[in-house]
Amino acid sequence: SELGVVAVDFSGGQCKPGVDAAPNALISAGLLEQLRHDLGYDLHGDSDVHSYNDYIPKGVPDPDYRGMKNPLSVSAVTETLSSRVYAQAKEGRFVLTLGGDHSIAIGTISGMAKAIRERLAGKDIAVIWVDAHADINTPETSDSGNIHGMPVAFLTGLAKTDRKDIFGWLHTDQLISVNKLVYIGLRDVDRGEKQILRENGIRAFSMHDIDRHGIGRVMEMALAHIGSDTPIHLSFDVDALDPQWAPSTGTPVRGGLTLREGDYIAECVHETGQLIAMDLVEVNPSLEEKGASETIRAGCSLVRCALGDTLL
Ligand code: DIR
Ligand code: MN
Ligand code: MN
Ligand code: MN
Repeated sequence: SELGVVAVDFSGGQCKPGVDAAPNALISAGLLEQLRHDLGYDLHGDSDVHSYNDYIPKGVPDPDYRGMKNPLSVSAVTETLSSRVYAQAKEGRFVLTLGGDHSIAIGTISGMAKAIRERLAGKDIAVIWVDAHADINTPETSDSGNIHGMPVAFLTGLAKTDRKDIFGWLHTDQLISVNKLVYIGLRDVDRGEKQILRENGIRAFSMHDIDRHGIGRVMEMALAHIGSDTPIHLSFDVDALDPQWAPSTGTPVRGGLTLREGDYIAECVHETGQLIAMDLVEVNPSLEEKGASETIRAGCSLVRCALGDTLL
């Protein structure tokens, strides 16, 4: 079947350089070749990395705005990304996006939401957000100002903007519903974020829930919440995995998923037949040098599982 690959070498949603090198590292490790050769996908889109940094406005300052760092750059890159993802999805392709930091989900999810609404008579998509973090800070609740901690707030409309050039390009047909959002793997959620999750009744499975029920039961509950007739976008932050399996990431948090639990999540979502897109983000090959190849290998494994690789 048809796969649109989008490789986003962007790191401006957080402060550590190097996460922009992940798409090339994943591709050099053979990921796309595995998808083509072992899983039989017909690949479209970026076979090597198309530089998203070209879309950063040149020669204009990009001062903090409402505490957000690099707001013009992140907005411009995600706006372009949104239309590229939309174009792939409109062709009926599964869209695989290799990041980059997690701010890029503002582009990928908005593009998918719009394309699916157009293709399927107004249908909403669901999002499964696998992460140690909830990434649902508004500019006002964020302590860091890093936009990779805010994408879900913009995508759900919980964070509002009055600046066209700072996410004001996001229209309602590109947004998602808080009722169709499910988190898995959370263990480092800011105080303001906990309040947002609670007030909006957002379904979230923390590591505590995984310890209690096991990943098998958690996936049953997560997929039951979404329902069997809703297309699913899987946004996978590699820091959901325990640093033992994915040390090379900007904000590692101990006590995470095993690689098998991560792969299992991806396998289960694939098995539904509802998966329409996946993001793999926050692999940073320049951190923890000796852990980089392991982290890249883990990332490749997650993507293969989501795209239908099986153990037997
Ligand atoms: C923190 C960390 N909640 C923030 N977020 C991270 O900066 O808003 N997300 N690391 O992946
Ligand atoms: Mn084709
Ligand atoms: Mn994240
Ligand atoms: Mn994270």
